[in-house]
Amino acid sequence: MKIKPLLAILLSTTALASGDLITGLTVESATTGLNPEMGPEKAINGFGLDGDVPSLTSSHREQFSSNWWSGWSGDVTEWQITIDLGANYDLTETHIWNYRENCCAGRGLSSVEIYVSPDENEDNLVKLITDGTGEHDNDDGGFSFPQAPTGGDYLGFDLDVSSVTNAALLDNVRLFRIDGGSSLHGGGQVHGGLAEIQFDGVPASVGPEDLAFEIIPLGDTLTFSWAGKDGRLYDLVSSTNLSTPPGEWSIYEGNSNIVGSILTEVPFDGNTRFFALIEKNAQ
Ligand SMILES: [Ca+2]
Repeated sequence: MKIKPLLAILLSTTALASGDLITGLTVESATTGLNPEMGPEKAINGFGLDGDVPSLTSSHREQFSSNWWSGWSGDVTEWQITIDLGANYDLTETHIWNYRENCCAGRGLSSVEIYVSPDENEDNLVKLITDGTGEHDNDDGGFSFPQAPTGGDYLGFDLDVSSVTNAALLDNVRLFRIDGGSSLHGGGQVHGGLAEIQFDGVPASVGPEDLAFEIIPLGDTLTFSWAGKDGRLYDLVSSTNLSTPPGEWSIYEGNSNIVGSILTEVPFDGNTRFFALIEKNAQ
């Protein structure tokens, strides 16, 4: 049986117009809240949004305990929240609701720095640098968050990252940190807080090595295995020659969406054949 050479080709996907709400956020680390009712999880678990579930589009209410807040004891002079997305994502939207309490919307964040990391190691966080032309840029290469309104609905805002000079970092994000900065409260250097932050994205693309595409012959059948990613589809294609690009090859198995996919006992005629795996956006 001749099955050579074996190819694992990852074709680039088309531009992504939008993704899905990223679920399963956890707090990697954060400045402790004023009290247990205002812990950092209140900024990521949807509490305060419609139905108290994560969303990108609903209003956030003014209940004090629906916010994360660092407190105002004076002991806390810097604060941060670092969120673990649970997997690597190409972020298409970061939606933020600033601190909201009917007495005190001024406790929200003002000037902040944002860092991202492609893995779970906080030592690998890299600062996003803005050039001052974005809607939410401050004049120091960071960001400035608008204050939440008191009364009425508050739908939050999409963070404008169009002016980020190292935007490629947003294509592969695992950790997302909002760091330090100032409070809107009295020119504040003593506390900060956030009502909610949610993300829209698609699973980050992977390289051919990470896909671990394998072809295992057994008798007159083949077994294919690869490490499929949630949110992506895969076409297994084949050709008897290399004269046409894999995108035009015949499909052995199309639109596989199995994570960690394995196809077994695919009949094989024993002739030389080339295989490729094409990764596609699931949408
Ligand atoms: Ca909340």
